[in-house]
Amino acid sequence: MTGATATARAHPNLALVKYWGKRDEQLMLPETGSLSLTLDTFPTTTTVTLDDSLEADVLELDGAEQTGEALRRVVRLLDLVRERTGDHRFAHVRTANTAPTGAGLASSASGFAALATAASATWGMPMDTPSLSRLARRGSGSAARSVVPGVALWHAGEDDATSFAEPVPAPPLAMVIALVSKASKAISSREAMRRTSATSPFHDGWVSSTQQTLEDMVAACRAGDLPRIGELTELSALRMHAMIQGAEPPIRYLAPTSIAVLDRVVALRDEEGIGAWATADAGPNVAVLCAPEDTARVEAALADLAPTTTAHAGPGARLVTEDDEATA
Ligand code: 2P0
Repeated sequence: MTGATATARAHPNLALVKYWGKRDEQLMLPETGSLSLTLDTFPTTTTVTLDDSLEADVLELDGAEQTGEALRRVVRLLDLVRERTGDHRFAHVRTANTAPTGAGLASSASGFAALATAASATWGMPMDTPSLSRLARRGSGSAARSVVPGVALWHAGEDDATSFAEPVPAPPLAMVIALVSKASKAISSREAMRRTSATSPFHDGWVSSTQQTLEDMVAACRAGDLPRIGELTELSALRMHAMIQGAEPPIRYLAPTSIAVLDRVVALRDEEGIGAWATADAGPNVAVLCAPEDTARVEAALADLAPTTTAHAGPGARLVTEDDEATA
């Protein structure tokens, strides 16, 4: 017999002030706060259905049943919901991603934001946005931010209650993403964060400087100061990559084409006066932050280097009803 069911949808986010490093792996508390833009592209849609006949949770990703670490991470999050509700039934989780396969945009952030939102509704545990952000964080740190629409500030916090994301007012923003490589990561973010914290001599400088970067970024967002938001975005990304490259053995995510895109963005600013600033995550793709009215010029400037896809500020995680689906 099947029981309650709920479907939720969430979008990936791109950090303008990066999260890199945990101070508590159990509670998923980050070493620093971070700030991101939730995108309007590549949503993840997840349906959670309680099923009395199951003796363990079942996870289907794009129609294929999952085992191993992917399943364990989902089970750990559902265990939190079971503990809180006292309802220990297992669930069937079906999740669908829309990001192009292997493009490096399929995100654990959208996945765990959608899962937290669907699971809390399925178990009849309605939650406000900060509570959903805390629950999503336990699945993947950056998922705490995908619960929130637009620009999200994730407070590092000191414990479970104080580590969550909330919206910050910001000017209209766009991201032109250069799809530099489809190769999957040589090392996961989670493992790379551990190695970086343990061995990079630049780690302490990252933690102490990011506090200031974040304060400056929040002020720039509130002031609607796009050039300052852009400068801080590029600063945070390059400092993060410098710290990661200083790990032992070193980890380098940026490829030659990534560097070419970074150079092109500098040229766009210096030679053509276009407000464009680059950022990159744990992979070779480079995202270029700009005003929405400048996206066509940025796309044209990158066209000979890599295929691009463009995103704007998107919605937070939300439940999807059958009516929504019918009109989608
Ligand atoms: C971020 N990244 O702020 C940073 C920048 C990648 C580079 O958050 O271990 O998947 O699940 O908390 O959130 C990617 O790491 O890692 C990430 P876990 P997550 O977006």
